[in-house]
Amino acid sequence: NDSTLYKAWLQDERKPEGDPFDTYRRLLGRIVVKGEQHARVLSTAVAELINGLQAMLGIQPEVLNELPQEGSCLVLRTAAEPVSGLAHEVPRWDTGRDAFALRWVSADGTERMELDGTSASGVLYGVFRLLFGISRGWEPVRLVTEEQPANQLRMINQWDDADGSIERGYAGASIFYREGEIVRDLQRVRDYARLLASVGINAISINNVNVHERETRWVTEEYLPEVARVAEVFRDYGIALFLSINFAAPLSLGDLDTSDPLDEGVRQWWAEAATRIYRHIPDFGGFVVKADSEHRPGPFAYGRDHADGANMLAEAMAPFGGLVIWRCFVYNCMQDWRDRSTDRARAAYDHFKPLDGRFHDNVLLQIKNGPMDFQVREPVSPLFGAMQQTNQMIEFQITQEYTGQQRHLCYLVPQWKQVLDFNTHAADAGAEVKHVVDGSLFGMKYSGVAAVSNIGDDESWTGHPLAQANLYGYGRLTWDPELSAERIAEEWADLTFGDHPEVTHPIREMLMASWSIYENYTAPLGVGWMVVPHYHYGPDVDGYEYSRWGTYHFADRDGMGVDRTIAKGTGYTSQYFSPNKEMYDSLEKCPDELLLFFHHVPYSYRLHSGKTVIQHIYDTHFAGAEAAEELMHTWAAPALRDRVDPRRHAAVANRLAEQAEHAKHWRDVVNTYFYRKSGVPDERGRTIY
Ligand code: GCW
Repeated sequence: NDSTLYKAWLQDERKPEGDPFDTYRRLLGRIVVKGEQHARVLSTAVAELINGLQAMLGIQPEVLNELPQEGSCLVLRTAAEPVSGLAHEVPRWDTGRDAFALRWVSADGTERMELDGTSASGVLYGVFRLLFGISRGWEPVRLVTEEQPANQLRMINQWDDADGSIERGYAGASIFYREGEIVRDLQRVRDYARLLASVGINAISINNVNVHERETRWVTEEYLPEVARVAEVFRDYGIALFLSINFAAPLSLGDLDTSDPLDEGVRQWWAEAATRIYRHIPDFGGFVVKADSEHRPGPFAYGRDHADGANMLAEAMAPFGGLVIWRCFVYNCMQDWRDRSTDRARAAYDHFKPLDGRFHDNVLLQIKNGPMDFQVREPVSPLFGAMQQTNQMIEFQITQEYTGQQRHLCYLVPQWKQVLDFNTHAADAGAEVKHVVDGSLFGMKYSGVAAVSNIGDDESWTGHPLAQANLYGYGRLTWDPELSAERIAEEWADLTFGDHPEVTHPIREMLMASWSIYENYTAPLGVGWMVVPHYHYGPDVDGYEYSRWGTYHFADRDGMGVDRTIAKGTGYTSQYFSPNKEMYDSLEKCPDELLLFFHHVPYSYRLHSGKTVIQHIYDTHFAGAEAAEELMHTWAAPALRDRVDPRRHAAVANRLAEQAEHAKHWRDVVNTYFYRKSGVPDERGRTIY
């Protein structure tokens, strides 16, 4: 597919005559390739380079094995030591492995570019960086860089089901499955692998963490050859394949009458499964496990705990260097709303903190960024920093389940960045979440970042074309958490729409404003939810108020919010280190944007902003809906419109129109609800129904 929507940030547009492009035409006519000749990733890197140069510069570079006697060239080189494709022979997640350096050498009248990778993957990342630079029209000297990813494991989780649907997917059907089978033609999967590798992703789990009957079979002899076909595609791009598994598989598949992790037969079953998997996929990454969570089976059924469950799988994987990624999204999803002693926010910490130190060293805990569930605003999960002897990774959600489902614009990089920059105070220095997950704070063997993908078979991949920025931004931020959200937005806009300030500046501004706009017209001050149950799109203030999911706002005629303080509330605040604990526990010190997450206050309570809570709700909802309409106008401005191809322009315009309309609905439902509850009129006398 050749459309601009499909090509996303890999547009490969033909560049004009003149500099700097002519310099590149001169410089890159010959490519010398050294090292790791057999590595498929290196072949991929060379192929990507040649295709990119051909498309953008119209040259057909010559590939050489040795440095030419004279003249310009580009040298691609991997580190001396050979890296075998076999998982267990090398420490796979060693950060240094994926590093690269780009140099520009000008000596004796010859100009040369050199790209060194510590591995073939490093070279591949360097190639994409080089192509990005050319695409943006940078001078060669601006490309000079030395980089290594901050995080070892840079992972994507697909929530795709075998029937071709995607749980919480908003961009069409699965590109992996159709009618219970893995698709025959994997071209689209290959194009996806390419997009992911271009921003440094090195791991993917290809099925939903909710593993149903069909996908339980992916680990059987019958289906492994199929899974191996997918692994092969990702292998070419340096991406390790993982599977989500069903903890009860031995039982569900009818092989045993138990899945008790301490049962000898069960252990044997998983050991055999691992052997089988590695026979088909020698560099298989490992398992992702959702256990004892939202009705998924797990060790609890046998009176065992999460460490028993994870370690049993870890033992099976250990001989092959495989990992077990065990999710911490564990809470009571059958709560009685009348029960005020249970607090879902506490659950992950209460379940896992006591197990710190008990997990094997090839287990990682995967922890959602917040204690609830990917809301537009949540505090950071207190598990970060609290588990000091356990490998961990953070889980973000790129798919916009609670943030407008890719019908609304919501650029999430600023939110993720805020989370990564949060100081847990688990140590005197270097205790930000980013240093927990990059492994440096507690010296973890394995660590990193995972996120739920936002793609499907829609032509634009992401439904909303501007939602591509979230996938791009996730990769970039995971590679380097020090990048600013603005810079990532700008890079993405440049690569995607071409480097016209009339286009890229407004897009950058739209992206940067979008999270706060969405927050403004939806649930206020960190309280969350207020969405239509199950679908999670659109307002329903009481939708979850009397339900079993543990997600309440407790609004009455006097006030609202959840008291999570130590003295009077659920005590959730005690899970943080000082001074975060005191900050959140204190009504005065609690930041406005999280006030209702931590405290129950009267509507007349005055925020640090000087506004009362009720007036804040009215003001933000009016402002948010207005700003959503503004987005539409920014996009319609002729200077921008005339520089974007009509199909892409229309696709975005349609989404923005829906958002503007729907934002008004949100505004009016929320404002009316709180006006009717509180009886307090808007100071400015605007229309509330
Ligand atoms: O946010 C909730 C979603 C579920 C999801 C679950 C999870 C895959 O509503 O659809 O299930 O989280 O993260 O396991």
